[in-house]
Amino acid sequence: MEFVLYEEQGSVAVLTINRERALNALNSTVLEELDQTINAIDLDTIRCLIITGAGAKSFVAGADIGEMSSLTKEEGEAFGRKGNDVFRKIETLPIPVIAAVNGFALGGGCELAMSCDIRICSENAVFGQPEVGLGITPGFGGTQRLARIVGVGMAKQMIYTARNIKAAEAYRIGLVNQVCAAETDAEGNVVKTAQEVLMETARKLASTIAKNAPIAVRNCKKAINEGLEAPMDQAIVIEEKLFGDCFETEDQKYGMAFFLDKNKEKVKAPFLNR
Ligand code: CO8
Repeated sequence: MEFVLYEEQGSVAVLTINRERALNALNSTVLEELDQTINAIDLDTIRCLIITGAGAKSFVAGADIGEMSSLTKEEGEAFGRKGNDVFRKIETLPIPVIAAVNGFALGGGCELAMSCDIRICSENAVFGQPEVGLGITPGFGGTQRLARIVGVGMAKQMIYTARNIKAAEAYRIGLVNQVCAAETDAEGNVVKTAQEVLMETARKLASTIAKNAPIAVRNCKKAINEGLEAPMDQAIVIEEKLFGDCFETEDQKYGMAFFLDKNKEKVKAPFLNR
Protein backbone atom coordinates (compact mmCIF):
# COMPACT_ATOMS: atom_id res chain seq x y z
CA MET A 1 0.00 0.00 0.00
CA GLU A 2 1.26 3.46 -0.87
CA PHE A 3 -0.77 5.54 1.57
CA VAL A 4 -2.08 3.24 4.29
CA LEU A 5 -0.09 1.46 6.99
CA TYR A 6 -1.64 -1.35 8.97
CA GLU A 7 -0.20 -3.02 12.03
CA GLU A 8 -1.63 -5.60 14.43
CA GLN A 9 -0.60 -6.05 18.03
CA GLY A 10 -2.50 -8.92 19.63
CA SER A 11 -6.19 -8.17 19.26
CA VAL A 12 -5.73 -4.44 18.53
CA ALA A 13 -4.92 -3.03 15.08
CA VAL A 14 -3.67 0.41 14.11
CA LEU A 15 -4.42 1.82 10.66
CA THR A 16 -2.42 4.92 9.72
CA ILE A 17 -3.27 7.21 6.82
CA ASN A 18 0.22 7.77 5.50
CA ARG A 19 0.40 10.69 3.11
CA GLU A 20 2.23 13.09 5.35
CA ARG A 21 3.49 15.49 2.67
CA ALA A 22 -0.15 16.37 1.86
CA LEU A 23 -1.17 16.31 5.54
CA ASN A 24 -2.78 12.90 4.87
CA ALA A 25 -5.40 14.37 2.52
CA LEU A 26 -7.74 11.79 1.05
CA ASN A 27 -7.38 11.28 -2.68
CA SER A 28 -8.98 8.40 -4.60
CA THR A 29 -6.00 6.13 -4.00
CA VAL A 30 -6.05 6.74 -0.23
CA LEU A 31 -9.79 5.99 -0.16
CA GLU A 32 -9.27 2.83 -2.23
CA GLU A 33 -6.46 1.62 0.04
CA LEU A 34 -8.47 2.48 3.13
CA ASP A 35 -11.32 0.40 1.75
CA GLN A 36 -9.05 -2.55 0.92
CA THR A 37 -7.38 -2.44 4.32
CA ILE A 38 -10.70 -2.39 6.16
CA ASN A 39 -11.95 -5.31 4.03
CA ALA A 40 -8.88 -7.36 4.91
CA ILE A 41 -9.13 -7.03 8.71
CA ASP A 42 -9.38 -10.44 10.33
CA LEU A 43 -12.41 -9.90 12.53
CA ASP A 44 -11.89 -13.22 14.34
CA THR A 45 -8.62 -11.89 15.78
CA ILE A 46 -8.92 -8.11 15.86
CA ARG A 47 -11.30 -6.78 18.48
CA CYS A 48 -10.68 -3.04 18.21
CA LEU A 49 -9.26 -0.82 15.46
CA ILE A 50 -7.48 2.51 15.90
CA ILE A 51 -7.35 4.94 12.98
CA THR A 52 -4.75 7.72 13.01
CA GLY A 53 -2.66 9.87 10.65
CA ALA A 54 1.07 9.85 9.96
CA GLY A 55 3.18 12.60 11.54
CA ALA A 56 2.47 14.88 14.46
CA LYS A 57 0.70 17.63 12.52
CA SER A 58 -2.33 16.15 10.85
CA PHE A 59 -4.86 13.37 11.22
CA VAL A 60 -6.40 14.07 7.80
CA ALA A 61 -6.58 17.61 6.34
CA GLY A 62 -9.59 16.74 4.21
CA ALA A 63 -10.37 15.33 0.84
CA ASP A 64 -7.76 16.18 -1.78
CA ILE A 65 -8.62 19.67 -3.03
CA GLY A 66 -6.36 19.35 -6.09
CA GLU A 67 -8.15 16.20 -7.20
CA MET A 68 -11.60 17.69 -6.55
CA SER A 69 -10.91 21.02 -8.24
CA SER A 70 -11.82 19.90 -11.76
CA LEU A 71 -14.60 17.40 -11.07
CA THR A 72 -17.88 17.55 -12.98
CA LYS A 73 -21.21 17.25 -11.11
CA GLU A 74 -21.33 13.51 -11.86
CA GLU A 75 -17.73 12.98 -10.84
CA GLY A 76 -18.28 15.01 -7.66
CA GLU A 77 -21.24 12.84 -6.73
CA ALA A 78 -19.24 9.69 -7.47
CA PHE A 79 -16.33 10.95 -5.33
CA GLY A 80 -18.77 11.70 -2.51
CA ARG A 81 -20.20 8.19 -2.84
CA LYS A 82 -16.73 6.67 -2.73
CA GLY A 83 -15.94 8.43 0.56
CA ASN A 84 -19.38 7.76 1.99
CA ASP A 85 -19.17 4.04 1.19
CA VAL A 86 -15.82 3.64 2.95
CA PHE A 87 -16.84 5.73 5.96
CA ARG A 88 -20.12 3.84 6.29
CA LYS A 89 -18.12 0.62 6.22
CA ILE A 90 -16.06 1.93 9.12
CA GLU A 91 -19.17 3.05 10.99
CA THR A 92 -20.79 -0.36 10.60
CA LEU A 93 -17.63 -2.42 11.03
CA PRO A 94 -18.57 -5.11 13.57
CA ILE A 95 -15.72 -4.14 15.93
CA PRO A 96 -15.32 -0.75 17.66
CA VAL A 97 -13.14 1.84 15.93
CA ILE A 98 -11.26 4.61 17.76
CA ALA A 99 -10.12 7.75 15.93
CA ALA A 100 -6.83 8.93 17.43
CA VAL A 101 -6.84 12.47 16.05
CA ASN A 102 -3.24 13.72 16.00
CA GLY A 103 -3.68 17.21 14.51
CA PHE A 104 -5.82 18.61 11.69
CA ALA A 105 -9.15 16.85 11.21
CA LEU A 106 -10.70 19.07 8.56
CA GLY A 107 -13.44 18.37 6.06
CA GLY A 108 -13.11 14.71 5.10
CA GLY A 109 -10.76 14.28 8.10
CA CYS A 110 -13.39 15.40 10.57
CA GLU A 111 -15.87 13.20 8.68
CA LEU A 112 -13.56 10.19 8.90
CA ALA A 113 -13.20 10.72 12.65
CA MET A 114 -16.97 10.98 12.97
CA SER A 115 -17.48 7.62 11.29
CA CYS A 116 -15.49 6.06 14.13
CA ASP A 117 -17.17 4.99 17.40
CA ILE A 118 -14.94 7.00 19.71
CA ARG A 119 -12.76 10.07 19.09
CA ILE A 120 -9.81 11.11 21.23
CA CYS A 121 -7.28 13.74 20.20
CA SER A 122 -3.96 15.40 20.94
CA GLU A 123 -3.93 18.94 22.31
CA ASN A 124 -2.87 20.35 18.91
CA ALA A 125 -5.91 18.88 17.13
CA VAL A 126 -8.08 21.18 15.04
CA PHE A 127 -11.53 20.18 13.80
CA GLY A 128 -13.71 21.81 11.19
CA GLN A 129 -15.85 21.54 8.11
CA PRO A 130 -14.31 24.21 5.84
CA GLU A 131 -16.23 23.08 2.72
CA VAL A 132 -18.50 26.08 2.20
CA GLY A 133 -15.37 28.22 2.02
CA LEU A 134 -14.36 26.07 -0.97
CA GLY A 135 -17.76 26.24 -2.65
CA ILE A 136 -18.95 22.73 -1.74
CA THR A 137 -20.88 21.00 1.02
CA PRO A 138 -19.38 18.48 3.44
CA GLY A 139 -19.76 15.40 1.26
CA PHE A 140 -18.36 12.49 3.23
CA GLY A 141 -21.13 12.40 5.84
CA GLY A 142 -20.47 15.74 7.57
CA THR A 143 -23.94 17.18 7.07
CA GLN A 144 -25.37 14.04 8.66
CA ARG A 145 -22.99 12.86 11.38
CA LEU A 146 -21.92 16.19 12.90
CA ALA A 147 -25.50 17.09 13.85
CA ARG A 148 -26.03 13.64 15.32
CA ILE A 149 -22.88 13.96 17.45
CA VAL A 150 -22.85 17.59 18.63
CA GLY A 151 -26.47 18.61 18.04
CA VAL A 152 -28.11 20.49 15.18
CA GLY A 153 -27.37 24.07 16.31
CA MET A 154 -23.66 23.59 16.86
CA ALA A 155 -23.29 21.51 13.68
CA LYS A 156 -25.02 24.17 11.60
CA GLN A 157 -22.83 26.87 13.11
CA MET A 158 -19.63 24.94 12.38
CA ILE A 159 -20.70 24.06 8.83
CA TYR A 160 -22.17 27.45 7.83
CA THR A 161 -19.27 29.46 9.23
CA ALA A 162 -16.56 27.02 8.03
CA ARG A 163 -14.62 28.00 11.15
CA ASN A 164 -12.25 25.53 12.73
CA ILE A 165 -12.32 24.69 16.42
CA LYS A 166 -9.47 23.66 18.68
CA ALA A 167 -9.25 20.52 20.80
CA ALA A 168 -10.62 22.10 23.98
CA GLU A 169 -13.72 23.34 22.14
CA ALA A 170 -14.16 19.96 20.43
CA TYR A 171 -14.12 18.38 23.89
CA ARG A 172 -16.58 20.93 25.28
CA ILE A 173 -19.15 20.21 22.57
CA GLY A 174 -18.72 16.43 22.76
CA LEU A 175 -16.97 15.93 19.44
CA VAL A 176 -14.10 14.19 21.23
CA ASN A 177 -14.12 12.18 24.46
CA GLN A 178 -10.63 13.10 25.61
CA VAL A 179 -7.79 15.51 24.85
CA CYS A 180 -4.24 14.22 25.40
CA ALA A 181 -1.55 16.70 26.45
CA ALA A 182 2.22 16.28 26.30
CA GLU A 183 3.83 15.09 29.54
CA THR A 184 6.56 17.26 31.01
CA ASP A 185 9.02 16.79 33.87
CA ALA A 186 9.54 19.21 36.78
CA GLU A 187 11.77 21.42 34.61
CA GLY A 188 9.14 21.64 31.92
CA ASN A 189 10.97 19.37 29.46
CA VAL A 190 8.69 17.25 27.31
CA VAL A 191 9.05 13.61 28.31
CA LYS A 192 6.21 12.38 26.12
CA THR A 193 4.77 14.29 23.20
CA ALA A 194 1.02 14.78 22.94
CA GLN A 195 1.01 12.34 20.03
CA GLU A 196 2.80 9.68 22.09
CA VAL A 197 0.32 10.17 24.93
CA LEU A 198 -2.53 10.04 22.42
CA MET A 199 -1.41 6.73 20.95
CA GLU A 200 -0.74 5.27 24.38
CA THR A 201 -4.22 6.34 25.49
CA ALA A 202 -5.80 4.96 22.33
CA ARG A 203 -4.03 1.62 22.73
CA LYS A 204 -5.02 1.37 26.40
CA LEU A 205 -8.63 2.15 25.56
CA ALA A 206 -8.57 -0.38 22.71
CA SER A 207 -7.05 -3.07 24.98
CA THR A 208 -9.70 -2.44 27.62
CA ILE A 209 -12.40 -2.91 24.99
CA ALA A 210 -10.61 -5.96 23.55
CA LYS A 211 -10.59 -7.68 26.95
CA ASN A 212 -14.37 -7.76 27.10
CA ALA A 213 -16.51 -10.43 25.49
CA PRO A 214 -16.21 -9.71 21.73
CA ILE A 215 -19.64 -10.91 20.70
CA ALA A 216 -21.24 -8.79 23.43
CA VAL A 217 -19.17 -5.72 22.43
CA ARG A 218 -20.12 -6.14 18.78
CA ASN A 219 -23.77 -6.55 19.67
CA CYS A 220 -23.60 -3.35 21.75
CA LYS A 221 -22.21 -1.45 18.75
CA LYS A 222 -24.93 -2.82 16.50
CA ALA A 223 -27.67 -2.12 19.06
CA ILE A 224 -26.54 1.48 19.62
CA ASN A 225 -26.03 2.26 15.92
CA GLU A 226 -29.18 0.61 14.65
CA GLY A 227 -31.26 1.70 17.63
CA LEU A 228 -30.37 5.36 17.10
CA GLU A 229 -31.84 5.17 13.61
CA ALA A 230 -35.13 3.61 14.77
CA PRO A 231 -38.13 4.80 16.78
CA MET A 232 -37.86 3.70 20.45
CA ASP A 233 -40.45 0.92 20.14
CA GLN A 234 -38.40 -0.69 17.39
CA ALA A 235 -35.09 0.21 19.00
CA ILE A 236 -35.83 -1.81 22.11
CA VAL A 237 -36.75 -4.81 19.96
CA ILE A 238 -33.36 -4.48 18.24
CA GLU A 239 -31.79 -4.49 21.71
CA GLU A 240 -33.78 -7.53 22.85
CA LYS A 241 -32.71 -9.54 19.83
CA LEU A 242 -29.03 -8.68 20.23
CA PHE A 243 -29.22 -9.28 24.00
CA GLY A 244 -30.81 -12.69 23.35
CA ASP A 245 -28.11 -13.52 20.80
CA CYS A 246 -25.43 -13.37 23.49
CA PHE A 247 -26.97 -16.23 25.45
CA GLU A 248 -25.57 -19.71 24.86
CA THR A 249 -22.30 -18.22 23.62
CA GLU A 250 -19.26 -19.69 25.34
CA ASP A 251 -18.25 -16.20 26.48
CA GLN A 252 -21.63 -15.59 28.16
CA LYS A 253 -21.49 -18.93 29.92
CA TYR A 254 -17.91 -18.36 31.05
CA GLY A 255 -18.43 -14.69 32.06
CA MET A 256 -21.37 -15.50 34.28
CA ALA A 257 -19.87 -18.71 35.69
CA PHE A 258 -16.74 -16.74 36.59
CA PHE A 259 -18.78 -14.19 38.51
CA LEU A 260 -20.76 -16.88 40.33
CA ASP A 261 -17.65 -18.90 41.27
CA LYS A 262 -16.78 -18.03 44.87
CA ASN A 263 -13.10 -18.99 44.59
CA LYS A 264 -11.32 -15.71 45.44
CA GLU A 265 -7.99 -16.84 43.94
CA LYS A 266 -9.42 -17.21 40.47
CA VAL A 267 -7.93 -15.35 37.50
CA LYS A 268 -10.18 -14.44 34.63
CA ALA A 269 -9.28 -16.19 31.38
CA PRO A 270 -9.46 -14.31 28.06
CA PHE A 271 -12.79 -14.38 26.27
CA LEU A 272 -12.78 -16.68 23.25
CA ASN A 273 -14.96 -14.76 20.79
CA ARG A 274 -17.32 -17.75 20.63
N1 CO8 B 1 -5.94 18.59 -0.20
C1 CO8 B 1 -4.81 18.57 -0.89
N2 CO8 B 1 -3.63 18.96 -0.38
C2 CO8 B 1 -3.62 19.41 0.88
C3 CO8 B 1 -4.77 19.46 1.67
C4 CO8 B 1 -5.99 19.02 1.10
N3 CO8 B 1 -7.13 18.97 1.75
N4 CO8 B 1 -4.44 19.95 2.87
C5 CO8 B 1 -3.14 20.20 2.85
N5 CO8 B 1 -2.62 19.87 1.65
C6 CO8 B 1 -1.24 19.99 1.20
C7 CO8 B 1 -0.88 21.42 0.85
O1 CO8 B 1 -1.31 21.73 -0.46
C8 CO8 B 1 0.62 21.39 0.99
O2 CO8 B 1 1.16 20.78 -0.15
P1 CO8 B 1 2.49 21.43 -0.85
O3 CO8 B 1 3.57 21.32 0.19
O4 CO8 B 1 2.70 20.55 -2.03
O5 CO8 B 1 2.13 22.84 -1.17
C9 CO8 B 1 0.84 20.44 2.15
O6 CO8 B 1 -0.35 19.68 2.28
C10 CO8 B 1 1.08 21.15 3.46
O7 CO8 B 1 0.01 22.04 3.68
P2 CO8 B 1 0.21 23.60 4.01
O8 CO8 B 1 1.48 24.11 3.44
O9 CO8 B 1 -1.04 24.31 3.63
O10 CO8 B 1 0.35 23.52 5.60
P3 CO8 B 1 -0.03 24.66 6.67
O11 CO8 B 1 0.52 24.18 7.95
O12 CO8 B 1 0.36 25.99 6.16
O13 CO8 B 1 -1.63 24.63 6.73
C11 CO8 B 1 -3.80 23.60 6.86
C12 CO8 B 1 -2.30 23.49 7.22
C13 CO8 B 1 -4.43 24.75 7.63
C14 CO8 B 1 -4.45 22.29 7.24
C15 CO8 B 1 -3.92 23.84 5.34
O14 CO8 B 1 -3.15 22.88 4.64
C16 CO8 B 1 -5.34 23.72 4.82
O15 CO8 B 1 -6.12 24.64 5.01
N6 CO8 B 1 -5.66 22.61 4.14
C17 CO8 B 1 -6.97 22.42 3.57
C18 CO8 B 1 -7.97 22.09 4.62
C19 CO8 B 1 -9.34 21.94 4.02
O16 CO8 B 1 -9.92 22.88 3.50
N7 CO8 B 1 -9.87 20.72 4.07
C20 CO8 B 1 -11.18 20.41 3.57
C21 CO8 B 1 -11.08 19.95 2.16
S1 CO8 B 1 -12.69 19.74 1.45
C22 CO8 B 1 -13.17 18.26 2.02
O17 CO8 B 1 -12.54 17.60 2.78
C23 CO8 B 1 -14.47 17.83 1.50
C24 CO8 B 1 -14.83 16.41 1.93
C25 CO8 B 1 -16.04 15.95 1.21
C26 CO8 B 1 -15.71 15.70 -0.22
C27 CO8 B 1 -16.91 15.41 -0.99
C28 CO8 B 1 -16.56 15.22 -2.46
C29 CO8 B 1 -17.68 15.48 -3.33
